[in-house]
Amino acid sequence: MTAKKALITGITGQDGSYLAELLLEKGYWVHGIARRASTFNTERIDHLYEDPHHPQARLFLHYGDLTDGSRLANLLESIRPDEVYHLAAQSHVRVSFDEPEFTGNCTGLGTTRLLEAIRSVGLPCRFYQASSSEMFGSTPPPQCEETPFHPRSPYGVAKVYAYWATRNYREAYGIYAVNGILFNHESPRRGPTFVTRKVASAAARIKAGLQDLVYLGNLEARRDWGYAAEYVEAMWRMLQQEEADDYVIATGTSHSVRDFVELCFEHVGLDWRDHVRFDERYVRPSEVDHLVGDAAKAERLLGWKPTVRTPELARLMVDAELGALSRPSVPAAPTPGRAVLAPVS
Ligand code: NAP
Ligand code: F7E
Repeated sequence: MTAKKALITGITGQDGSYLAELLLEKGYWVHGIARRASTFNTERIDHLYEDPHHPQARLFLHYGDLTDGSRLANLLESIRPDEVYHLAAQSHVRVSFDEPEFTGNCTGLGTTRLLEAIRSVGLPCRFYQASSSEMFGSTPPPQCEETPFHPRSPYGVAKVYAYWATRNYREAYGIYAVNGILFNHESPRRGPTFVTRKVASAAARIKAGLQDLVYLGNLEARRDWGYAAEYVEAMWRMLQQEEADDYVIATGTSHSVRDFVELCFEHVGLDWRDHVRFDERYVRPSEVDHLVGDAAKAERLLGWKPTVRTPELARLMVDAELGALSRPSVPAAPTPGRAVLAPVS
């Protein structure tokens, strides 16, 4: 049997890197779209990369941007993937208040551009949309597939648009298109400005004597935080079903930001009250107060169940930060292992 081909948008992000690992383990050929940047942005996937000239190479990177529809169509035409995992987005909620128009263009319209490219090329591929619990916004928990949306940020609004675009292409054109409605999922590869990574990093650095204080916003918000490495398995399972459908992925538990802070500082033997200060700039114009997912449908139909809960997640993230601090730093210059983007043909 020929190996399947997957295309991942957002392959350089947290989820993209775990998903690429998973698909390579499963024997897929993996193609990823990455943005051109003046510095390397492939740090999370460098360990997976092999020179594309190597006969064993199964991971290929291509330049592309969600705001460039013709490029997306050309890439789909030449790669002809069996499965498309659409993970790329401007994914930071606080930033979306500063850049609402860009967020709408990238996170919302970007999904339509990709779906329209699939339709116009006539590819019989399966499509995964990275939908988000932010779409539920202020609707009280627990939230499941039937819960009404009430987004509270330009990011949430853009994700609701993309969610409906995905359903519409499924209903209108019969495309196998699914929404994975994922609640917060974190890891040592989380972007450094999301609260879990920011706090885990601060706890480790304060313990090591490298800083004394960390500035945070709203400590009362509650989130359902799971482990990203487990969540990408659910994405893959969604594309292996007979029928396309939408699924919530979550742990079913919730903790406040304050709880997460306490867990991280406790793990390094410090009292968080001595080191955490308030800074208004991290407060959002409208907040999502309480998210707790009900992933019963995913357990029943996909056989997916999380094993890592928030307290263990906090400890593993702090341990990863401590480990990184104790290792000599890697030189910034390109190394042979660093991904060098290669043309597809
Ligand atoms: P992430 O770490 O922020 O990664 C986002 C990816 O999108 C990066 O590879 C980024 O490239 C790429 N990207 C951003 N703008 C782009 C553009 N204009 N064109 C092409 N690529 C672009 O996000 P993540 O945590 O892995 O999340 C993956 C997806 O799931 C996102 O769509 C996010 O909104 C959604 N989601 C995340 C969570 C969560 O808790 N993590 C929960 C629900 C849904 P650079 O590396 O160059 O920045
Ligand atoms: O904020 C509060 C903040 O930025 C969590 C994205 O992956 O998950 C993520 O969105 C909470 C919020 O994640 C700081 O107000 C306090 O209540 O880590 P976050 P998020 O907004 O939940 C969803 C599911 C996605 O889809 C998104 O793509 O923490 N908070 N103080 C803070 N947040 C940040 N970032 N920084 C602070 O200093």
